[in-house]
Amino acid sequence: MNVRPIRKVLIANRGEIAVRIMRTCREKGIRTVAVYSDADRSMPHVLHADEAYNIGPPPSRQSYLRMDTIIGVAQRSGADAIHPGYGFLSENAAFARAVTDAGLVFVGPPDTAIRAMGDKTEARKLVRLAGVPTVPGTEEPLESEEEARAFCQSHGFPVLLKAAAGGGGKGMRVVSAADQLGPALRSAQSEALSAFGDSRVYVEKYLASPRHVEFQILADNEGNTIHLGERECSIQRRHQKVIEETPSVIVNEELRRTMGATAVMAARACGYVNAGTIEFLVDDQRNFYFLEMNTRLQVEHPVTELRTGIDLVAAQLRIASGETLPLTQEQVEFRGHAIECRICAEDVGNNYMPSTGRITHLRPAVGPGIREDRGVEEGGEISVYYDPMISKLVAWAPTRREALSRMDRALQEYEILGVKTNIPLCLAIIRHSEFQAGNFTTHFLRDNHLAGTLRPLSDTERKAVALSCAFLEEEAERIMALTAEVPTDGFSGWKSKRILGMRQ
Ligand code: MV4
Repeated sequence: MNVRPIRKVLIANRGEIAVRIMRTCREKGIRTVAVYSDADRSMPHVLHADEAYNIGPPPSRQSYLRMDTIIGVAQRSGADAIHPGYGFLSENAAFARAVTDAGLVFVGPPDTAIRAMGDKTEARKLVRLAGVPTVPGTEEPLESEEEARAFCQSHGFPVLLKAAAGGGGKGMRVVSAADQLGPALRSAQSEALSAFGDSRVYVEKYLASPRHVEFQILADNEGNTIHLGERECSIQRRHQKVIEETPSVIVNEELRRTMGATAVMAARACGYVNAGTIEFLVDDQRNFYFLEMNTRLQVEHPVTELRTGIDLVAAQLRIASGETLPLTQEQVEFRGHAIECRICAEDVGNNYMPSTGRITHLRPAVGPGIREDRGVEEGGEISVYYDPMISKLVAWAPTRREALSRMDRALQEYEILGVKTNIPLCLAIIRHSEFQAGNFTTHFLRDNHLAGTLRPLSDTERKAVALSCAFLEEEAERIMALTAEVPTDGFSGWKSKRILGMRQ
């Protein structure tokens, strides 16, 4: 394969992932091109880029999802390549194809691999034929209710109906008895149709309480494929991950070798090139089953970077330009423990409703072992148009226990005002005895009603805090009037934070 240097990259994304990609580009001397919607004119991803182009109104359909517009900007700006980030066009095979057809490098897998893994029944068949364990189920979409009934008869209940075009939990239905099968099938089909424009549904045996463990893989154009270990992603709510960590407490060295080799087989099965993730479900006997493949860089990639020391975006760019993987499986070194919290603007107490508005104050956590990836600054807006994730707070330490302490400390340091955040929820999880013991599955958040325990300060408490703050501020102003050196401003922020704050 010819090496094709990449000198300038258009990042077809926004927010923290666009900034994160630009940072590596800058380190590598690669120029960057940002695209932005009308809502994002002064967002950090625009300010981090060497050039920026407006691509339309705030709704994604009219901006970040416009393939032709984005490819046009890439060509006009003289970019050699497009990095799609995650979400938006990142797993759109037609986009990957259009980018390469336009003579540009797509920093991601071949469109054929995206297409093969995008159809979940096809993906299951493909990897099973390559020797990868899959959950018992059908490998063709269901043609009739009778077909579903036959599967249930031979495998027993409960079963799970899933959308063939799906992933991420949309269009899924658990069925635990025969009389629910017909209605569940019809509602799964109609949900799949409206979510994906594709009503095809298949059936799998339902695993009652699995863990979600995924493997990061890297593959180059010469057939070298390696894995970079696992990420434990069981702490999620409604298929939105909240906390991810590596290593997983249930994966020992032997299981890592086996699952890693299996992940590599799955990637090879679809001719995968670039960075990708193989998701597995793991049952309480530590049996593991292929779930799906994510053909993109993932939100939670930083925990893998901290534990392996490998910059995944740098690796993606090298692979995309035709270079050979710089290391073999044996050269991958795993060190310490990394954990990530997704800090989101949401009202946990009000059914996790997104909390939109301006971030009036933001003081991030820093210090030993902390990394933060964020795409919005103080004064920035959390709008209804995009994902409400504010920041990814990541902690590294030699051991899990120390990484959790570090995360706890960082969550305490973090101050955000103007929107509600899930920081108290993250703290409650980190401090939960079962979480600390490593004793949790994908049902952890459903089964532990942590939202109810995150009590904001009562009115009496808020008044007491406000009164003591007012008193202290008066005292401070008196003292400063005497010294007349320090501006009084420095204290007023402190006061309002204490009054408004949700700190535990
Ligand atoms: C399953 C399962 C149990 N049994 N499949 C959820 C998202 C989609 N990618 C697949 N998912 C699941 N598939 C079988 N046969 C349980 C889940 C599941 C889940 C998976 C990963 C992470 C969180 C989850 C939460 C609930 C259910």
